[in-house]
Amino acid sequence: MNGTLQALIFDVDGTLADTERDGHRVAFNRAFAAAGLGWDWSVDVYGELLKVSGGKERIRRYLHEYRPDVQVSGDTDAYIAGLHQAKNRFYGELVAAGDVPLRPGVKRLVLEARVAGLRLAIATTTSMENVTTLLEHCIGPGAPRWFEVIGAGDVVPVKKPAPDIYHLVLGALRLLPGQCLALEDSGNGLRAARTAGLPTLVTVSDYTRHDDFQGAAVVLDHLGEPELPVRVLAGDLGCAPYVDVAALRALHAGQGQA
Ligand code: XBP
Ligand code: MG
Repeated sequence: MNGTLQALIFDVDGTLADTERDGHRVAFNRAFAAAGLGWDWSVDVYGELLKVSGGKERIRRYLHEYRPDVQVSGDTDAYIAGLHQAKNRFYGELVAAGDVPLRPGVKRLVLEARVAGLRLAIATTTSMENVTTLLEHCIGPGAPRWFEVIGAGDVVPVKKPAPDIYHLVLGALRLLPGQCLALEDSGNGLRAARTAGLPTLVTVSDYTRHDDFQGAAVVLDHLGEPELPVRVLAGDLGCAPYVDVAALRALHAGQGQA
């Protein structure tokens, strides 16, 4: 490790909020219906498609693996981009309607971290617009500004599990990986953070609980609240009943001895 904990770098989808099953998936299906396509991504099919990071990449995989019969007329990239744009409009509506809840402990921890002087950042596969919509509606209108760096979407050529988005965020923060802690929910996210050298806390979601979390500092069911203690699935959180700044500092310091 390179000194004390300075910054928390949050993933978004699955980590800050349960965005996938009732958010992105539903929005994809609305976009497909609006385009007159007979496609409907079930909860199970979406779980399979989630192995691919990125919404555009996910549509491409679906066409390739599930609908090889479909011939897109014209430019496939433009066709996918159009569907994805429509998906994000529907996603924004779902977030604004309150259908995409924050995960337990997220708002509390973000507020505590600010008070404690920890720097905050985001490293995500989804777009900047989706991130700001989520933060504004679920935390508060000023929340996007609390995050000093938001690395989002297509700003890097390769998405998670590649480490590129974490490299970009670390560069913008001017911090070394050992001065930060990443918070992720998926095997792809963990691999991205670990490849960038970051100690990583994982909170699993329904879609990711069977992913490979080898290398995580700790794996939890969620961040917890005083009245909702966490369950430790792998690693050690000491005797903290939920994740607060003191628990994160202790976890980070422990990584130095690992
Ligand atoms: C999650 C993803 C994203 C979202 C949808 O990545 O894979 O693709 O499902 O995002 P992360 P877009 O957890 O790293 O944020 O459709 O906007 O790409
Ligand atoms: Mg995620």
